[in-house]
Amino acid sequence: MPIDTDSPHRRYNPLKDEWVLVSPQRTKRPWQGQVEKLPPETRPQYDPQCYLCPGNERAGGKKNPEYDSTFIFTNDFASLLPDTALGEDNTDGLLKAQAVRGACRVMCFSPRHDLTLPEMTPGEIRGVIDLWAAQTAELGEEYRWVQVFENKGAMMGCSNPHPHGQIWALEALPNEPAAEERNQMQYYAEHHSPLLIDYLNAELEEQERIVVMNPDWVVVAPYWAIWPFETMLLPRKPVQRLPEINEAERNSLADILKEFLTLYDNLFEVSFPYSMGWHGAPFGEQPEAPHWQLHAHFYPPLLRSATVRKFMVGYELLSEAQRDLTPEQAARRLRELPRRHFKQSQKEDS
Ligand code: H2U
Ligand code: ZN
Repeated sequence: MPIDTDSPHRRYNPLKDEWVLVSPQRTKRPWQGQVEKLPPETRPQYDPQCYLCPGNERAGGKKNPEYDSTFIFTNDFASLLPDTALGEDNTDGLLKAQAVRGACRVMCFSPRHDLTLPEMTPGEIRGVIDLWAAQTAELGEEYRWVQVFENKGAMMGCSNPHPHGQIWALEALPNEPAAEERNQMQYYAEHHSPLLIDYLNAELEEQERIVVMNPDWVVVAPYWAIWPFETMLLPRKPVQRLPEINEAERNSLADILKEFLTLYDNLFEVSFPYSMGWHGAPFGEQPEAPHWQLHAHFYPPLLRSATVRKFMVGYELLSEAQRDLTPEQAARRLRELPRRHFKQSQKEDS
């Protein structure tokens, strides 16, 4: 019997082989959208105190060049090191451990201290995409997993508002991609078609959870999303890894990033905090990975306003993730927002 999706139910995430509890009855009441607005944030284009601005000295004592587009450097406080002595403890015991080698890099998206991705031009965003792709290819030569990510906003633990992201690469396959690898592999063995391509086709048919799309890319609020405004960005054609995307697809990726990150900012008229990152097929002995579809996850913490966040606490930590607002409602709210960045509108109104 079909379920009533207005009643409590659990949705299955085939990518992770996990369930999420959805409680839509809690938002059946009309949206009491008290949207608290924060005072406009003003930052200088250059901040002499910022360790990421061009020409400034970093905490480790090294000096940034006078870069004029993107800039990448080895993290001065890296969590992974390239020359760790290899070794394993207790491989079949309960207190198992393994040494790990890796690399941590920090990448500045722009020399401008005051910008964020949606406020940059598509051409400037394209520069970020090219660097993401080139770094993934380079580190993929040496490491099995290359994690490109961005922590945006103090709420997500970002240490500095200067637009930047990070890349961590390591020999081991970490938990999240390991689960995605296992589940995409198993689905492909059973269906002879990539899990996320089949999923995308289902979403394109239903349209309900699509936030924005263009000829090459789609942003969807996943059926199984955990965070209130969680989204997934993926190419429409099968692509395994970021370096494979061509010129035209890089340009249309820049366009869709600008478009949908603007919607994120416009939701609560605040620079929208999130952690985002790319998941492409792991590197290693098997370069072919037809089961794997490249995608990016965006995990924003905000729930009701610029200051009210969703906490993943008691039940979530101890049982499983839970959400009130459905992904369908989240996608609709994002879709219906103005397309012009709120800061642009504020500037023109004043
Ligand atoms: P987040 O803001 O996303 O946390 O990342 C900033 C990173 O920059 C952080 O990992 C590094 C920190 O170790 N960093 C440097 O490498 N050099 C510095 O001078 C300060 C911060
Ligand atoms: Zn700066």
